[in-house]
Amino acid sequence: MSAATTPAVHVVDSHTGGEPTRVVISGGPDLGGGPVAQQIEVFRTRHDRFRSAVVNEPRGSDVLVGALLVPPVDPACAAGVVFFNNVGVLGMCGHGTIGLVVTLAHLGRLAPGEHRLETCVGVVTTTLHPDGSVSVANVASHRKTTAVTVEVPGIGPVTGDIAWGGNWFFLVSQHPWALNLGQVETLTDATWRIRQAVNAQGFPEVDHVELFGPPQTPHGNSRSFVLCPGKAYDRSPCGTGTSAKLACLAADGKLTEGADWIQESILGSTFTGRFRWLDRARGLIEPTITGTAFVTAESRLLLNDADPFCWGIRPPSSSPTSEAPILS
Ligand code: PYC
Repeated sequence: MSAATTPAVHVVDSHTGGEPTRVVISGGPDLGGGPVAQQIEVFRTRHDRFRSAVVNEPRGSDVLVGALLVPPVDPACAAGVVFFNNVGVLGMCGHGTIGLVVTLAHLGRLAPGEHRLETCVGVVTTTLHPDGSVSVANVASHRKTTAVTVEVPGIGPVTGDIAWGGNWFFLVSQHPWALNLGQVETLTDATWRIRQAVNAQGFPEVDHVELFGPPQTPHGNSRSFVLCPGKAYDRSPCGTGTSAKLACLAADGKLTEGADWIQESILGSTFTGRFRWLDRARGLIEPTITGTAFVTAESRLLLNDADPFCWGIRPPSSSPTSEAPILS
């Protein structure tokens, strides 16, 4: 077999509450600098096969989220980051940010304390605590619309809120399903149908769906099931999803500023969320999510063009026509 045709890609893998993150430390494409929002466009339009090579099978899986380190334009930031998954790029990623901070600490690049990171939807402020846990003060979050009812084929009417927490969510509290790991297939099918109905009935921006139910751990406030854009479910409580939930709780007056909200994932792993008001009249909050991550592997990905699955196994429609070589 011929040798890998591009330099190896150095990655560090971690999981945050069960949800994996793969940070690309070196060997990724040069996106040309500038604001991360601009760099992510270059990544999306010219380097989609790199995205797929890193997170899709046979090197990755549908659930894996990638994080490419890029130079920040904001000098106050320690790094810029482009998040991506099995189907495209992500605005922000809470579990991924926690994984990234733990990864950089593992590499000796970050010490405990505050570190700002530039994402494509804004700057987030992270705090690496002495015990290894990480808090993320996320981008401004808000509820856009409350009590939207959509007609879902095979299910019937479903009512939820639409909220922004760094990604767009449809949040459903009234539903017939038990939120247990054994129900994952049913939950995935239901939330996928709900997402399609929400998109078709006037909200094309929504790409995550959250179901909420009673907590199942002694200290939890709520359990959730979160469906991600590429149809994988989040093993963590979803940092951006918890931010969207906090925005709804704040808007409804169900959680006071500064109080803890313990959000359980479908696995039972937890994030602790709280918020401060940025603009009460407009319903704008700054959510902070705290969780832990563990490094699971450090490796070099080898990309060999002779390998028919070098760039990942991906649907035909996801192949942009003008992809740049990695060292462009
Ligand atoms: O933690 O924000 C998050 C997230 C988004 C998609 C998967 N995890």
